[in-house]
Amino acid sequence: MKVHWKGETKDIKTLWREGSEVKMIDQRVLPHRFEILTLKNYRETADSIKDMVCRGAGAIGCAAGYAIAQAALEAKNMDINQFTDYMDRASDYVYKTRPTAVNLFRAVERCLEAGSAGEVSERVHKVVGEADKIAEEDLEASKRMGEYGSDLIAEGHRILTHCNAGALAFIDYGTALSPIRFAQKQGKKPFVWVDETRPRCQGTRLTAWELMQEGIDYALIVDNAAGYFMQRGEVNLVIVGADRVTANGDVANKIGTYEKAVVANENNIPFYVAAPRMTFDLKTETGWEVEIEERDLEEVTKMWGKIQEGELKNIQIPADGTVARNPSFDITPARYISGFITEKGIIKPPFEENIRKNFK
Ligand code: RUB
Repeated sequence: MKVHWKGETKDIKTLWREGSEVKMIDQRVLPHRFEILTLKNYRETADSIKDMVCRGAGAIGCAAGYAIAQAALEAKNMDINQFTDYMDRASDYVYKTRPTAVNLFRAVERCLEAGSAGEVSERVHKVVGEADKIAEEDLEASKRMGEYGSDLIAEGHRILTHCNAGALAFIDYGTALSPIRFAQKQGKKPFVWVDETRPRCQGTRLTAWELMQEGIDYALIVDNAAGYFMQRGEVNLVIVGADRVTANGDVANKIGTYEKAVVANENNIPFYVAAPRMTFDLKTETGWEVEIEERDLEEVTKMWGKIQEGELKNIQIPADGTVARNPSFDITPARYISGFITEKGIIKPPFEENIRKNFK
């Protein structure tokens, strides 16, 4: 992704591996600061997922894979029993970081499976290779989703998106924003309605910033305004990402996605979900079986931002002691979804049948 920072333009990925270290953009301080963190061991990388240094299904999947690769490198001089024990402890630690996005679990399973046979040195080599492969595949899948998804976008289309399913939620390009990036390159001049996405404001802080970097037209709106613009015919298409798609086509995504889907359907606006194979969980039948993360209540009662003097502050909005709830994701039933934009093309209903056909 393009990043303009302090007079320089960089082409940068969300996260990458350099030997035994993982480097990543610190998404907690965007858009007011641009900082790259270095994570020296598997615990630091796993903590970065938990603390939202990186977030978004694709990005946390890749970070989880790299954390397991770091664990393998840390254990490279152990005997086979110690190695297995170390890897078990590391995978438990990574599994407990965030519960909803399936990419995290699949990445850990793939790396463990890759390193399940042979001498320790061979296992280490295979685990690291698998983690790199997950990141490469994710990048390639994002490009493919961009190519296929851009066919849905006509010249001057106004697209609504929720949360951040852009380059920052992946390694690069993103899922929902990738078709928009491609449409922009094709000269279609897309326009994006960016939902702020309370409580953590991934739309405000990340999606608006990404679009600004790419020179794509957009307007930031409060979450409650999406229906207003849909009803007035000012939204041609909705594209969101996903944290998990179950076998029947239900989608777990950022809280508020369900409401956007219902209102889009009410107004006959196509509602698409962009997600790669890694986000499809065919072992889970319906969305109701997906664990929904509940996050810190302070995310609801406080708002983070830049105060006039330029300092970054977290300020409390409601009265002391106000009771809150903070589910981070919701389930959009498959019946509201027009199609899935994937690296294999667009998957249309009946989803139960067509998802399995495309992703065995
Ligand atoms: C991120 C979120 C994103 C999906 C899709 O939530 O809900 O819409 O992860 O992203 P959080 P992707 O910020 O809490 O992680 O592009 O990876 O499919």
